[in-house]
Amino acid sequence: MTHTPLVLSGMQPTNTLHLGNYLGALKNWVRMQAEMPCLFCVVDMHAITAEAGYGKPDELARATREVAAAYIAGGVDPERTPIFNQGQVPEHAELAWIFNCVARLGWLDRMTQFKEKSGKHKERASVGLYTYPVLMAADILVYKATHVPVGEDQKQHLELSRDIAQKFNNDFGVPDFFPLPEPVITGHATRVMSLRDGAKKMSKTDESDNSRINLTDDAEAIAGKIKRAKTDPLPLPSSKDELKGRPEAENLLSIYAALADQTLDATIAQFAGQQFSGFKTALSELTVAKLEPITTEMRRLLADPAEIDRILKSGAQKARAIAISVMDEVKKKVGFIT
Ligand code: AQP
Repeated sequence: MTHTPLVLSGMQPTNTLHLGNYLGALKNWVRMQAEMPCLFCVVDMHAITAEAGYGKPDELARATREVAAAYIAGGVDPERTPIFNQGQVPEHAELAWIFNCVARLGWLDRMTQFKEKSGKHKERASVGLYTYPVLMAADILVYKATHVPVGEDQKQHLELSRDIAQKFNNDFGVPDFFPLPEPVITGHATRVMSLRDGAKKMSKTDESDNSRINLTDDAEAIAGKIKRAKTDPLPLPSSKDELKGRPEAENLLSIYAALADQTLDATIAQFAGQQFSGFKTALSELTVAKLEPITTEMRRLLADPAEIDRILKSGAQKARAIAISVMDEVKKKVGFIT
């Protein structure tokens, strides 16, 4: 059986979104919106697995509205594509419980993000952080979504979603009931790295604000961060081969390529042999030119939080209509009397 194509993706409302979230995810969502039906959620239930989102209700609500504003300002059209927060669609949690019984401990033990986020003191991490990828599988499959645009860091979680879908289909004798969702990892910057360390991904929770460009940074902050970005003493390379062992140069060139919508090869050719100082000026100008309209629109939207709440509620109603009907089927397959 072929499943009707449907895109589902989401971002966590923790701290502030950054250039990695934009280039690795949001920019691709906007493109996909023209190709397939989509649903985009603000994953507030995932956010309470992080310190930044737990025990801070006002901050969580603020960040939820900010992420919704970023989606709209980045080009998602809420009239066409439902935008909603996970907390308004209880079927995510309902399916996650069933999937907790499908997923195996050994599968979750292999998740590298849990290892990175729980650090040395695994026993002090919340159970929610551990089962985060199970909730993510439910987020996708409660809509029977077929395509999930994500950055490379989420690839392993997507594989787990496929394993859960497959095992449910096998164990309950319902071949093809759930689709095996496909990760869509596209663009020239599927893994944007920290500006301070080319070996670490740009992240909302990095202690150093200089490691990332936030979607709320103004032109001065962007220019300052790019100026201070770590580089190496060599001039810019003239081929991809020469980028080997130069992660910071590769990262900055990839960011330029993604923002300019051109290939990495074309970007390398454009700056070959130049010093970093001139390239950094060009990168700052391009980043500001691309992000400023988004930042300005986000500010305008955030000035009217009631309107954002209305968009989230309306999106949740549309999403719920699908989720309720999938859950009705799931409950019957599992044997729950409804
Ligand atoms: N550095 C990145 N490069 C490319 N894509 C990225 N994404 C995140 N960081 C990068 C993609 O953005 C989407 C939303 O991510 P999330 O909000 O669910 O959070 P995350 O993946 O845990 O990444 P963050 O923003 O860095 O947060 P923390 O600090 O909590 O780890 C996803 O599609 C992700 O792939």
